[in-house]
Amino acid sequence: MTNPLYDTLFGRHAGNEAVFLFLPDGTTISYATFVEQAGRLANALAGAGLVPGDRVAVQIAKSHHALALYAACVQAGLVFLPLNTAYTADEVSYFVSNSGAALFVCDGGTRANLASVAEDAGARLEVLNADGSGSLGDLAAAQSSEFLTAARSDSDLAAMLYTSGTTGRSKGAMLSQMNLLSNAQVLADYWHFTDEDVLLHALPIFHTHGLFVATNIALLTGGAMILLPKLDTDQLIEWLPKSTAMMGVPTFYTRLLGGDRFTGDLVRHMRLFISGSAPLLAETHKQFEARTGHRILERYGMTETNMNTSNPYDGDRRAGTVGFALPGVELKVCDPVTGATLPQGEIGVIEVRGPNVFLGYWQMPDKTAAELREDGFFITGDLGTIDADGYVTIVGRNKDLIISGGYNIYPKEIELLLDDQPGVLESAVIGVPHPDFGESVVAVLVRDGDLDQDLLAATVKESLAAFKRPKAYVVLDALPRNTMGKVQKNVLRETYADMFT
Ligand code: MCA
Ligand code: AMP
Repeated sequence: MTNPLYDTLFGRHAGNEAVFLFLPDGTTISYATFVEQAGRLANALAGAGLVPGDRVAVQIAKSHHALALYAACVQAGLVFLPLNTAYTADEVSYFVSNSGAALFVCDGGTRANLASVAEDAGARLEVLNADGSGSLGDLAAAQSSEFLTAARSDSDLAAMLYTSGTTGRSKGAMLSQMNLLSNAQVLADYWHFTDEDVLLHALPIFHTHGLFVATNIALLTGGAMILLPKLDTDQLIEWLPKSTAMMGVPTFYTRLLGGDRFTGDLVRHMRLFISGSAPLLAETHKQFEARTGHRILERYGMTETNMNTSNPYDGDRRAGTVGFALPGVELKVCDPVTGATLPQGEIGVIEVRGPNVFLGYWQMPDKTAAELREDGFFITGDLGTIDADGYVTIVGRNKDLIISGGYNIYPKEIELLLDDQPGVLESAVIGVPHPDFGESVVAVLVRDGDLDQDLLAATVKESLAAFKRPKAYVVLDALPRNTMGKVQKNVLRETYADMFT
């Protein structure tokens, strides 16, 4: 094979008239049309001077054109770098410049705001809108759908996804062709996906879950996807009868359960419901089973590793656990200090090794060395335990991370911004339970003279994506500290635990 990822996921569908995508307006896109779209875009990208290995940063709305751009990048040997559409220009600026992207693709609506971002980073700027219009769409329309696929090997970089860091600086996780392909193959098999499946897709496509887990599985098996722009429970209710499987973060399931229209009858025909990206409460699992008769299959993954574990398809899907290590993935629970493997049943840091584990962080050898051991085990920072039957349970995190509605938020990034604002002496950002998002962000501030909260909120809005912004502020005289002077976030988390519930 000249390009394993392209050939396996996309190329073999050339001329395949089966439906790949059902769109909300009732129209469909066949595999054949999709592959042709990708070929045109690949020609446009190559025509713009991009060569294999170049990074293409992309911040555009979810659409079949956005998926075709992903396919085009793989076909042309370019490194696809999708960005959360909620990121502000400040945030995007770092990703585009840090990655050294040769091209930055944005929506027409954000072009004016982002032009200087591309210019400062020395990247070419093109527009691709959700309806296919825009400068890149125009370039592609004039091209042939035939493109000579760029030769790539298993270890070549296929995508880069930025994950936030505990120090506040985001790191570009480098994912190879084989990282993505091997995981899609294992998951499709483990979860019994076939070309008969119709996957209900309401996740964003700039993260591992919606892009690599969901989309790559459908492409690999030749099944169809119902591509909804975002989570809207009314739309889910409308499309569930036409689906066989759905993937979502826990908020998908709690929102569905929150309405009376979501009944057992509506989903009796469904084959599979999968949850991941954040802990699914055992309570939600039980309520879901009581309402529908379906047991949600929970799995566990990371941007750096794709999927690591899964509850079984046929066996017992245990609420509160993330199941077994996937075939080909080695998983151990280790002492956080010494790294020694702990006896079965003890709690420690989860480490994983396998073809799913990424190549390292883009241009950050020190950070790579700190988290990826020489023997190939990746230190996840998640705390877990393995029971006598081999089920893995995640009990907490050895990293200061908040997961809100499936999005990761690193407190340090917000604290650095808050500490810099007039009237703020210091801050501590914590995650507390939230009925809709699982966890939500609360900022605890210590005032330094006059604090203008409106001004503070305006600055935060300008700098941070909306999902990261504190949903509540608390002002204290001092932060609680231990005898070593370290801020006791656990005390704050306990004090404000009931804030949203
Ligand atoms: C939106 N808002 C949020 C979140 N999403 N606030 C906190 N946490 C969130 N997750 C804010 C918006 O900024 C807005 O604020 C207000 O809520 C309403 O926005 P809206 O767009 O209407 O929200 P929504 O459509 O209801 O979105 C909630 C959501 C969405 C469906 C939970 O966040 C979502 O699709 N999450 C999935 C994330 C995901 O795919 N994660 C996978 C990462 P304002 O009103 O102030 O403007 S990959 C991963 O984790 C690993 C690999 C794995 O294992 O999968
Ligand atoms: P990300 O950096 O966005 O890839 O998020 C990865 C993190 O999400 C993991 O390190 C876990 O902390 C968390 N995560 C993913 N799936 C699950 C799950 N099923 N249960 C608990 N946490 C999860």
